[in-house]
Amino acid sequence: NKEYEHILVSRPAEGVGLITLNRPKALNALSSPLFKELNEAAEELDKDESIGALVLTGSERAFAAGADIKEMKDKTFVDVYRNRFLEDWTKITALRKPIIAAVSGYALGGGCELALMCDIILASPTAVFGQPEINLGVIPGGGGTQRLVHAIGKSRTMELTLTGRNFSAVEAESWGVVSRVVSEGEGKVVEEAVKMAALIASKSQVAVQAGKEAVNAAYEMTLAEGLRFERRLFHGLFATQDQKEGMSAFAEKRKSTWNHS
Ligand code: CO8
Repeated sequence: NKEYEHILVSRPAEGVGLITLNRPKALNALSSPLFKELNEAAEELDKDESIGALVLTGSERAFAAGADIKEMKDKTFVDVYRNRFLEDWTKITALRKPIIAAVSGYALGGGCELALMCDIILASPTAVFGQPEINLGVIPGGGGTQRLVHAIGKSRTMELTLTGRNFSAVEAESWGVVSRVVSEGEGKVVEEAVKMAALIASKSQVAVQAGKEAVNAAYEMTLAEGLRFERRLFHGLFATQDQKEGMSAFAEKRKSTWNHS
């Protein structure tokens, strides 16, 4: 694997690519150089046919404590507008393959938004989420106001955005922001995310990609359009060898072997 300055990339299990944010001194504050590396690594893993799913994590103390405030502090409107600041900070939402966020410690501001850009979030009991931008005289800029509304509704999103208060792993789980809280212990949440990613990677990758596309369509389309889109993807999968294999294996009471085509 390539050496990066702000992230680590590894392959902890068959079919799994793990990206670890690695700016411990700044609690993984998100900067443009960090995103440049994150985008490059994610794109490379997305293209790699031996990889079926990705995991994104930080440290025990912080998934990411937000965008780098020191980097943003002196920027002017013209700087951020002309340079389209944040535009390439959301590229991971365009990945074909599923990406799971494994969150321990602070996931604040852009850190919370980065987790929300992932397809699944697993949290350690130590996870602390929040959109504290209001305390800096701004608002979330990486999709927080929009993605949180989908996840937890208007009233809670409004409270979090306007008060800047943090919310716990327990709240995140009960509101459905995270799919579950994993039991405590160093590295446990990453281990669990890697296991989940390996399980996803063991399925037909064509079907996984279609499943991800169909679920994401629910964010963009009306119900009628989304249902039609899902049905067409379902129909389309009957053109794959994996559909023939999966259904034949069931009928023949044997385990299926996917060839991802
Ligand atoms: N930016 C830059 N540096 C940071 C950040 C940050 N967001 N967070 C922490 N650091 C640095 C601190 O400055 C400190 O550095 P130094 O040792 O050089 O002083 C080091 O990390 C350790 O932090 P603390 O000493 O503050 O650690 P504490 O345990 O006392 O506190 C907190 C931890 C509560 C997390 C605290 O650091 C904090 O409040 N951080 C800022 C949280 C915040 O406001 N985040 C929102 C930032 S704005 C934003 O994210 C806009 C989103 C834009 C879209 C992004 C799309 C992906």
